[in-house]
Amino acid sequence: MNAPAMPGLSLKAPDFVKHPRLIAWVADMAALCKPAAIHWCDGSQEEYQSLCQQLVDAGTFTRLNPAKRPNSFLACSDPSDVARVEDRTYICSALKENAGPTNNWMEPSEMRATLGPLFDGCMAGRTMYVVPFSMGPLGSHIAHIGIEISDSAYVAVNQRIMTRMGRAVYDVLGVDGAFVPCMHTVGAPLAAGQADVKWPCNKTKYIVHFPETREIWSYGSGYGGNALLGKKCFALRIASTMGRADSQGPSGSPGWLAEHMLILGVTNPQGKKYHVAAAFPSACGKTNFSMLVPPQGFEGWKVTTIGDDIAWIKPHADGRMYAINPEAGYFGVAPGTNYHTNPNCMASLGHDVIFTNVALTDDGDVWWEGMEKDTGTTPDHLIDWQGKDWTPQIARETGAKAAHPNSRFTVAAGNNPALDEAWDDAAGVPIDAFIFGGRRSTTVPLVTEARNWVEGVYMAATMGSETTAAAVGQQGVVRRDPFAMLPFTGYNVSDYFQHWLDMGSKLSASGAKLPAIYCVNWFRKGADGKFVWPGYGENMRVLKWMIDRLEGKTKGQETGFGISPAYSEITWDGLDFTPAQFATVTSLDKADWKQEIALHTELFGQLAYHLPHELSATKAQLERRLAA
Ligand code: SAT
Ligand code: MN
Repeated sequence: MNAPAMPGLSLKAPDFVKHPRLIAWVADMAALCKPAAIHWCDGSQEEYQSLCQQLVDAGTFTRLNPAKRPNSFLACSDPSDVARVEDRTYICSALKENAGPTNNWMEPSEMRATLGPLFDGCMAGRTMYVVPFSMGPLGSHIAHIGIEISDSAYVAVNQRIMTRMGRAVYDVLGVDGAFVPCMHTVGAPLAAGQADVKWPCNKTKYIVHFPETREIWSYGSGYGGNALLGKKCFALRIASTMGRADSQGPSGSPGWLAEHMLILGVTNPQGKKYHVAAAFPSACGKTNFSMLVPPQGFEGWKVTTIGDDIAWIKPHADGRMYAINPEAGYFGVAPGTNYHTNPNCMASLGHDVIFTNVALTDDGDVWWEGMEKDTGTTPDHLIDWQGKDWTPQIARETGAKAAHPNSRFTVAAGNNPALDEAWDDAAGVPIDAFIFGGRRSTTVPLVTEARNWVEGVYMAATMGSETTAAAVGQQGVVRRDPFAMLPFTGYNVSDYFQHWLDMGSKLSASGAKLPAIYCVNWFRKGADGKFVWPGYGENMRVLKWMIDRLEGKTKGQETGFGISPAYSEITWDGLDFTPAQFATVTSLDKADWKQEIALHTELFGQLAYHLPHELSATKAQLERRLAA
């Protein structure tokens, strides 16, 4: 790059940065983006406090009442910038077929030519933050480092919570360690003397990944996964390509997996502990499941959180798959969270939280839809997420939500009372079972075990889900969401299926016992349109059945789809759930499944390029069984 550096801009890196290539990259990016200043983040508490104060002064943050919510803030975004923008998200591999039919693609040099003018001068009048972060425990063999350059202080403070961010990262990097460069701008340069807005962003948005060179370039949004580039961009899209690339080298390594999964530990009353990784689409209750409180009837059982959104999973020399949580905090959905649905989460949110797009109470605290279930009342008056007066009457008349449906909290894992003691263990935890769940009001039963790895991969590959507010677009339509990874696979999704199959066959060839695979659906509805399964803590009953299966204590019964529990195999102590209700959430309807299989066929048609033949063969078997 040869754009002129800004006159008067100091490019000198602090002493704790000793990596010439990194320093040169920052200088290049400064020459391109032309910020007014550069701030090299050290991750200290003082730095965090001072950036938060700066955000308060700028009007981006409102400091919450310290007596109610110490050291916590509310940010309200521009109404045009409230969720991930999947239609603006690109995988720019050299070949289109390597991005596959489920990703937007542009030829890399064409994309660079598009981004160049957008980034040129994009940080004028702003500070450029250099944010060093580790995805995964610092120095873990499973972890990887990223450096995010951003002109958003909101991004810098969120990254301090969501990742291991700060000076220690530079110590791990040394003078020539590998890092993923993550460029981010809100795309709102300021002319001399121009006043800033509370939430700068740009109507034009690009969330771009170059998998071959392992780069991320994000333009125009300050929100969530669009801007906190360690999360979906790095930990899923880039990391998924890295995990597969490792399986393609000469080493014979099976590679590894980057998955949209929570990780939890479950300990039985005898003290035996299992680890489960579970994939659900965004905003389908992963955080709730990862912090589950066992219900009445499960005294002595304990569930602990390793992660709530993303898992990196690597086979170990002992043949088992070990998972780490690459993140260090939770960026969870606020609405619906309360002491009934997730008491551990509520307990996590008492202090040191950044809230985004929830409502502000008259006494300087936060509120969102669902909290009325705890207090029995709805506040008489709030300031909604768009800064407008909100009352229950306004809500009745206009349908206005006080909190945006995709409003979020950002909180450190350390705040979680159910945090697993091994959550930060560099070795990870051994996975006993994978769970895949979509949001389906019909068709898919409460829980089904795959008879083998290939069948499990089939279940995950054909998963469908009703869409949620986590992404911009129509809500509630069923779309296929393979592995809950549709918007997050950094390469051709059929090659991704193959990677899962290959990993299974390599590990079992070496004598390893593979994790069991389960397909679940908490969201079946009855004729009245209401959810039948109570969900939340009651999901423990399903989890226990899975553990009973792992221990060989229950047989289950073969259905056309796989193995499912008999009513008598579920522990019902403390819950009134009749066999008829159970039948409603577990039945396989022939007509529904005929339609469902037709949709699998359609999906496989779209994914025909490189689609593993095992999956078509499994579909043929399934069709035969369901027709029998
Ligand atoms: O990608 S976000 O971090 O904004 C949230 C999600 O979709 O899970
Ligand atoms: Mn997610």
